[in-house]
Amino acid sequence: STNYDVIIIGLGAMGSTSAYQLAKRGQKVLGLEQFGPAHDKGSSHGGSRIIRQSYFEDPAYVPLLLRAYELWDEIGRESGEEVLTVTGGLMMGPPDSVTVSGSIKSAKKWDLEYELLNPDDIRRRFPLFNPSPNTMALYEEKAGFVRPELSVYTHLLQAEKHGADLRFFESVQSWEAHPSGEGVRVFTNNGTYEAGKIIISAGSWAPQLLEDIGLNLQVERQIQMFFEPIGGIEPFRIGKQPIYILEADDYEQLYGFPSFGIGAEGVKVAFFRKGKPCTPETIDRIVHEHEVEMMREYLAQVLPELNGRFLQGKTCMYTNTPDEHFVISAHPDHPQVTIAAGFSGHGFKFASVVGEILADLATTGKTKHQIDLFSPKRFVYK
Ligand code: PYC
Repeated sequence: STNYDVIIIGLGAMGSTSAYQLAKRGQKVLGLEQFGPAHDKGSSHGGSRIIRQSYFEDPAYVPLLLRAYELWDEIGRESGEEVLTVTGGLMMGPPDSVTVSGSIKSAKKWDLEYELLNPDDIRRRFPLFNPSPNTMALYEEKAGFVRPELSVYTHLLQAEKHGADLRFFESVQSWEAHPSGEGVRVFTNNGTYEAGKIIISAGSWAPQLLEDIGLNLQVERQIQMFFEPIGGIEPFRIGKQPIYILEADDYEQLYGFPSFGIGAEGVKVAFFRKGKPCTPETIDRIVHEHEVEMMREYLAQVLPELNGRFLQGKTCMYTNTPDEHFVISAHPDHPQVTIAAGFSGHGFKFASVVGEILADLATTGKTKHQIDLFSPKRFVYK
């Protein structure tokens, strides 16, 4: 067994960015991933993830988002890849909806730029939408999307360039922290490794690796759907169509993207949190006819031009905490173990800054970022 400074378990959204950050800081890094690089079995595939600043979930996320944007730019410059695409974004719903009122609250608190649009404004500016008379929107120019596979792949490539040792198709069976608070052993299907620290960033596989600390993580099946627009792709192109989240009167949220601009894979739309509980082993990977029909009912009302041929569906997973806020922290019992878990369906946009935070925590035990909201101590454990 070789000695590493930090072993990272799981090289997805958060593991790839921490590998990059740590390797760049000169740390001796081992990254372990049970599948291939930027795979499609977890939570970070399907071409796009929304990024936005007027964060309806909680204003506490905004400073992290501002830093995330800087770091997305940095990896973009360093790699030459367009990982982040700014398209503008509409947060729509009834005026008192969480999507609209929460977004306004964050924008005001952090003095972010935004516009409020009534249904006529929405129709005039973004003619594909058919908002109900009770709908309003916060429009944010800086919103857009991040490309998850490209991000994971690019961070891994750059991490390797900075000297990280990355191993794929090697699955971690267990880990063991030395009771002294220093040193960790990791057992895989291929051997045993030792390091001063570990980061556990295992996505939907985290419940198996963190079962002793009572995070109460629930994995949820999600579906991403791709439709062919009825009147052609042109009005759905970036520059014409923004990203959007639309909260209906029944509190369900629909979200979607402009055309990503490559291939003929259709335009993506999905429900935010409507999934069934599952595990990575039991998830139903088939997208069923009744699920497509349910989406069609919404599209017919709010975005009728997208209600064309169904081209493809992809399933992925959320890993939810009880309050849908993340867990980013030292392990409550082992200071040499850093955990990043429970991103609850809204984590990917933060991957760039989470990598920085995890690298801070693993190397120094602290970070300048405000992460109190993400402490596992808010849950009762053991
Ligand atoms: O975090 O913006 C988001 C999001 C939309 C749908 C799922 N997550």
